[in-house]
Amino acid sequence: MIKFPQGFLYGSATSAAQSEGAANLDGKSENTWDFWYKEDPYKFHNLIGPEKTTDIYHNYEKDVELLEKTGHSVFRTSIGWSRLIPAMDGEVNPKAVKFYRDYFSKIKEKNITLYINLFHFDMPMYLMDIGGWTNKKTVEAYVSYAKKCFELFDDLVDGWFTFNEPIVHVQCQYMSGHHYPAEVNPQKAIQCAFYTQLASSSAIKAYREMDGKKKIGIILNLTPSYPRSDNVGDLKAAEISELFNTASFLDPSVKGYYPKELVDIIANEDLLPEYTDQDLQIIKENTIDFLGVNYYQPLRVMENPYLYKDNAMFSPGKYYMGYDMPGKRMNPYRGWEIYPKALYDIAINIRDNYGNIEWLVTENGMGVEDEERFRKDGQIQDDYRIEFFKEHLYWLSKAIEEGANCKGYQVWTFIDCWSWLNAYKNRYGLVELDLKTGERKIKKSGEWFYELRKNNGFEL
Ligand code: BGP
Repeated sequence: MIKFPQGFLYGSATSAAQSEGAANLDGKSENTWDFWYKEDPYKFHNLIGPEKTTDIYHNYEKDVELLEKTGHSVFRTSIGWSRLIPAMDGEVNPKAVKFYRDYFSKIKEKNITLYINLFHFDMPMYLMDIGGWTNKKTVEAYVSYAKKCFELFDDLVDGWFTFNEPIVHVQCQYMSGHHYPAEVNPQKAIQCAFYTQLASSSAIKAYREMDGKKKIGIILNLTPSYPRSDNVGDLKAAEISELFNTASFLDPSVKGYYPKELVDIIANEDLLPEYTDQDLQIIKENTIDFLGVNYYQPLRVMENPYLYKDNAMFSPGKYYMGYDMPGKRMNPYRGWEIYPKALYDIAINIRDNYGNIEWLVTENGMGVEDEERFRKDGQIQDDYRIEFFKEHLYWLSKAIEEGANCKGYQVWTFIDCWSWLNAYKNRYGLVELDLKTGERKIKKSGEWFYELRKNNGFEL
């Protein structure tokens, strides 16, 4: 039997844009996803856009019952910025306030710990039009928005997160083309990363100035970089990959400053962002209380053996390359490696190098295509998902036994939800969503999760 400490939290996470639906209703304005879908629907799997998604907006009363039935003691979602504040004038949308207050109150009535995240990849279009995170005005707008959220909802919230996986919107907007505006522009990527960090630290500052009493933190996707071999080039590649992919947000968020090695690389590339001493002071003085960790897959890296042309565009790929390790275990639907031990390595890294700060797993899960083929007696028998959870929980429990300060485990996700570009291709939920009827049905993993929480552990 694998057991967890008393009070350990069990639950799931979702985000506003992926679960609420009602994208064009009740005063909400467009975010980048609504806009992009309108402009280029072919980017989206089966041409399904964000306007409807799981439709929690119209179903939250019943959905909260399902949180209980699947054993949740903690839940995380986000606030849709363009729903709460639909225009540049900063006016609050009263219908959004009513929705969020009702939804959150229902969750609290069930005695479920509620964590609210302020930004999950869904930039209001009116701010994207002025350059999004590459423009400092967006940082100011974000701080006003964050303050409004603290004023309006703090009494219902048990903990705040400023951002979800900020490195993802940096890479996807300005390096890889997966998020709007899908530009390839390293200078903008670095400015976007810096202003995102400044926004996070500034929101924390604002919360403390308002005398906020709840915990406030950031959610990072920590993807340990494993070197191909022990050769010096591969080890160096893994070190630099860690700087870009982990330390870039973890260090300023937890320690209050950027690693010197990372700053040196960026300076050498002549790509330092615009910043002021006051910005750095804000980052220094406003570190997080607790950390959310999303974990799906590790990174495997090797040295880049090729020479870069003198005038080649900057890419972290200059310093390390992805390594396609033979025999790695894959989730073929998402194309991500499955490596549960990384969760243990993450926990030990936080314990030993980040002051053993309080943290919890805020996302971990397995997206599977065509789950219909696993239906038996009317229910999706997703044993693969249960195995996936068990293996990750095993390594997590081992780390906790060795002193890791992890307080909970949230899976991705509650009810099957819409995914950025992949739409409903891969299903992640504890609860099945029938796309045609909107009906919800608890999967086998949802029942297993209920038992997990009840027993505060599971039989290996
Ligand atoms: C995380 C995001 C989530 C979610 C999840 C699954 O990176 O925080 O929003 O989408 O990944 O990924 P995907 O939906 O791309 O399969």
